[in-house]
Amino acid sequence: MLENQTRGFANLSEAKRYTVTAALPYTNGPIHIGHLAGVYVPSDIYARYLRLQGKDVAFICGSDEHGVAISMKAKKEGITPQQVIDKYDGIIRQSFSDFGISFDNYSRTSSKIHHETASAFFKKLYDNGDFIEEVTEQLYDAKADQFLADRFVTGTCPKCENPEAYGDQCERCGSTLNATDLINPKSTITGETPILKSTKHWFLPLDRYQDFLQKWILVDHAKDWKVNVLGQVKSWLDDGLKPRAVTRDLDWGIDVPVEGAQGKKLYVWFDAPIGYISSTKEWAAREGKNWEPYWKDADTKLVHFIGKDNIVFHCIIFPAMLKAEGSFILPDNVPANEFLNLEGNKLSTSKNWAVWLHEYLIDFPGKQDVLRYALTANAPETKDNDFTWKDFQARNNNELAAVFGNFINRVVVLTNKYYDGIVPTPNELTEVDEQTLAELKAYPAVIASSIERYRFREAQGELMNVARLGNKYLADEEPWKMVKTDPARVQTQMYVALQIATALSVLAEPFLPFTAKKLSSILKTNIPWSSVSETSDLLPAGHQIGEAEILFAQIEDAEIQKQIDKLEATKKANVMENQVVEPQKATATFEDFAQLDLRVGTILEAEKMPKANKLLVLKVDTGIDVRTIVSGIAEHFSPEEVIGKRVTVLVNLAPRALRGVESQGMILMTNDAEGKLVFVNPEGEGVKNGALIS
Ligand code: B3M
Ligand code: ZN
Repeated sequence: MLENQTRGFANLSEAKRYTVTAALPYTNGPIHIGHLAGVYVPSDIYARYLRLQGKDVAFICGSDEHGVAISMKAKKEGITPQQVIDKYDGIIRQSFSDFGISFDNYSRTSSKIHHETASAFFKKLYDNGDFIEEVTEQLYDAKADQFLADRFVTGTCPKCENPEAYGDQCERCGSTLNATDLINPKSTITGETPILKSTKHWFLPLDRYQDFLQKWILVDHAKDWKVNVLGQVKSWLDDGLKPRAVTRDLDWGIDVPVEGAQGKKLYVWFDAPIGYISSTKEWAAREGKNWEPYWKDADTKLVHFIGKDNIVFHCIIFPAMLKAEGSFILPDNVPANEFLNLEGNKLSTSKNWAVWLHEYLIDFPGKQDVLRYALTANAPETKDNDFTWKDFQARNNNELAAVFGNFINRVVVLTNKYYDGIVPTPNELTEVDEQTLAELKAYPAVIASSIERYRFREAQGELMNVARLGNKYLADEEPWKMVKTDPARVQTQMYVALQIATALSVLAEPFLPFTAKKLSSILKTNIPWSSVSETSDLLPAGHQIGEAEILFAQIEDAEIQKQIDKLEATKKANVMENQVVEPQKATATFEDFAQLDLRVGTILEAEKMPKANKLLVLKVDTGIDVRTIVSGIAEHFSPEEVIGKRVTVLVNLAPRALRGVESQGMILMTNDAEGKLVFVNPEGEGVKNGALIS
């Protein structure tokens, strides 16, 4: 048995192969830009970069198809969990592929190979005596005959009295809860009050790995892991690790493969990371390779790309599992990102507050690279960040089109115009030429260094600097002005510019793979990454290039407005949905109602009540008279706004003095979806003041 590898790789050349994993998305919804920015775009840049270095890479992912989230979704949609996972696995798989995420394998945790692999893993730990068995009392729905996972229980939060807290969390006050803490718990399946019933579970005693994890992460990796990751790990370790249940009473998931565990399943966070291993196995079998070196050899570099909510599972729980198992390597790095927000609000699948990848691909056909670019430029690498449609548009129009696209277009158009598309023979190089070519040669190392430190945003910035170098060169040299007077010089200028364009065709590949491909086909070239730093003759004289093609078209305001409108509509729909409708009041007789004298009126004058924030003093024409009404609407309306408004007035309300002003009636109001007051406004022509409402 191999001792788990615990040291880091100082640089790329030390590792013999790479296992790069991207968090397995839950198949309870499609992929949105938050997932992309946090996990899939950076991991794809990394994997593509490694392949360009000629490295042996397994880029691994798959659908995470177990867990309560799936069962909940199935209940909500009235379909089976299997139907849920088939639907979303299909959407996710297709959208990743259309978006150019270059997984070597995309598997599913519902696959046979995964069930076998996860079972065997559990069994081995069980046989080793690595688990603790414990009987605890859990909430049980007798009517549904099942134990209730946290999310299947709601009740009153013991901390803030929110009546709709979940079994694991109160969304109002943010407290983490145990389902058994809830006051008046209710099963969300049947609405019944659950009972306590004892049940046996298996716990991974994380406390046994505390010292090991402490040293491995906080000492050995103190320098090469991201600060946000180290911070979270430290706070978990400082709290002291406790045993954690790795089995659940559920009906959806992988059976616990030991005796006395009938009806129990593996906890989804036990099986899901093992999904990386099963997906690697599936890939290796298909490719005729051996999977084991990718997970067991010390000269393999294992890197997990995840979002920040997955840090504890990848840095503490999964490593403890791997350590217990004993034959696997541990991750060399876990470059977790923070969260991306959308137009200032947290992304949310349930609230539909998202830009969905499969919809983006329909709305912006052929513009995969624009989204990749915008997400990398705003990547939440060190802190939460915000995606806005305006920024997306600006990134395209002012950067991709104005810098990258413009440079390429000029080079290709001029080469075709001056030389029928044949790379000209350079004459003597000036100092500027030499310098420009020397600078170009340095870029592969600069970009590589950023990528290897997981700074993708910085790396992409450097790529754009290559395009800027080209743009500046052309702007300074102005070959179009010199072509008549000094054609020999222009040959050299165009040759230099073509070398920069060629370098871009390979350096852009990790970031903008569709563009890189298009550019390579325009230039009719396909050079390796390494040649950019090795030679300045990337596209030799005499080589024939193709016609110009637009790499990045302008994105117009109207297209952006459409997306913004879509989000506005979502916002409205959410507010409507969340509106609580008050229960009906006690019955009123017709006589009760007939006593109320409601009239149509018009507000004639309005002014603020001195020293009162909420009150406006109104003069209202009720058709009967003009009278004073004091109304608590000053926080919602300015006096000017209400003058002339038609309103409904309760005219026979007993008069009442408010701040010394007698109010002789009441104006009827309601609330709109956002809680703003709205006048109950008698519309219709010919309705006169004083008309009776009955
Ligand atoms: N499915 C959680 C998530 O999407 C989870 C990741 C599993 S990685 C092994 O946040
Ligand atoms: Zn609460």
